[in-house]
Amino acid sequence: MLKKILIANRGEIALRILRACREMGIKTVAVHSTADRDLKHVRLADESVCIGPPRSVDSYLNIPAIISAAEVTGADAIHPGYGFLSENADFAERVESSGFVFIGPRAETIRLMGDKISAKEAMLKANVPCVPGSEGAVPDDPDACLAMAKKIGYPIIIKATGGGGGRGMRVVYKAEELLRSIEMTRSEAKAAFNNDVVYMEKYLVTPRHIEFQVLADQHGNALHLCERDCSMQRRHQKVVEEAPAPGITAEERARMGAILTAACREIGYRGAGTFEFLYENGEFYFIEMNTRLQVEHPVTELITGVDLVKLQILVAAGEALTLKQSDIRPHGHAIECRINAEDPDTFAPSPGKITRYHAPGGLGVRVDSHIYTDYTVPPYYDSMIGKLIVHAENREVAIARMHGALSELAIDGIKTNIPLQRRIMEDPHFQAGGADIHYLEKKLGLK
Ligand code: MV4
Repeated sequence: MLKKILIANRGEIALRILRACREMGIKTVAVHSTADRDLKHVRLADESVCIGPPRSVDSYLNIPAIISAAEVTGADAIHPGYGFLSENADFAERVESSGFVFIGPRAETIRLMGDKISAKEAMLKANVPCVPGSEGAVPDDPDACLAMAKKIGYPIIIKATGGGGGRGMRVVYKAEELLRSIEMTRSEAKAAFNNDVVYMEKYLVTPRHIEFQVLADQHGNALHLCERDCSMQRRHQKVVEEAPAPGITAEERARMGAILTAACREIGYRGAGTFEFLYENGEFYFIEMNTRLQVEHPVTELITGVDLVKLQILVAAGEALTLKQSDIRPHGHAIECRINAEDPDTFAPSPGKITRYHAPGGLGVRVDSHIYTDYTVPPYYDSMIGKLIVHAENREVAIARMHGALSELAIDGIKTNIPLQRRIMEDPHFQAGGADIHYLEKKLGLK
């Protein structure tokens, strides 16, 4: 078993990983920037190493500094959390070639899924339903592009193969705009990802975002842990996530789960992963795979009773999953509200000192946050300062429980999005379930 894990992240997820390690009797190494000396997990870790100045590129993205920290502390594995280096194939490779266990998939898998065209090719081969499109890069010949778009049917979307998560894409409504849009997406992609390869898909106008959690070991066992609905988003930032997805039947779940676990075995997937789909008119369309633990993993943990971080660590250590698919059944309903240090009206970041903090509690209430009274939220990183997660017997009770917990949650000294989250819980369309990916932006009057 692993004896010491270096946590290559910060904030709430670093604390989440530390808690799993402590429970498993594994020692922890925290690495932090000079701006993060006061992080809660740094205080709780067995050892800590300062890896550089505040800017992420100098610290949390500094591969040599992180590998050195693992070497000097004698860690045997590195957990990347989410964001930062979590989906960096070169990092995963350097971690393993330096003799450490990377708690995540093989570098090769990260690379396969990081390129959106090769990810889709792998999924099509594994019989995962995908959005109809170019099946590879768009053709070089302009007439062939026009013919392809006409065949797919407008609107279409041009996406950069090096993009993902909403970066590097453009919707095209008519043939007259097609060639110019391809060239613009191509040049933006070249500048942003140093990769000008773009592909084409049918643009789905009002889909929901539904994603499936999977977990695979190194012995050919793969499980799915049901789905989450993450449609409540603004500018590609998820705001509320829930599990299970409203209206998805046990039959649909089992059908997709079987396809996805088979796909995991086919590509030799290892660790936790998420298959992202657009869901429209009762059909799932694969768009991307995330090869990391996700922010919203707690809603899956609450409905399945599975500790995802603990199992990530066990499978990384080479252990076989003992859980069977028949052991996994969704119980009740879970909702997560992301709590951000930001102005609830303008969404401008609001870093600064938290002068008072009171966490909610009670049956079915979970708070994943690193904040405390007198903690100063630094301006250098993501504005998410925690997550409030509830679990209840059904969705209606979960919404009421979340509303109550949000009312109890008190954070003074900085602005937060708590008022916005309360408004969402009060929204009749959210309460009905099944809102599409554009709903929140429309409600906020941005579209
Ligand atoms: C799409 C789409 C509609 N049709 N692809 C945005 C993030 C990236 N993961 C893929 N995205 C989209 N791809 C087709 N063919 C709409 C989006 C999209 C979106 C997807 C998921 C969650 C929020 C979104 C917000 C805007 C657009």
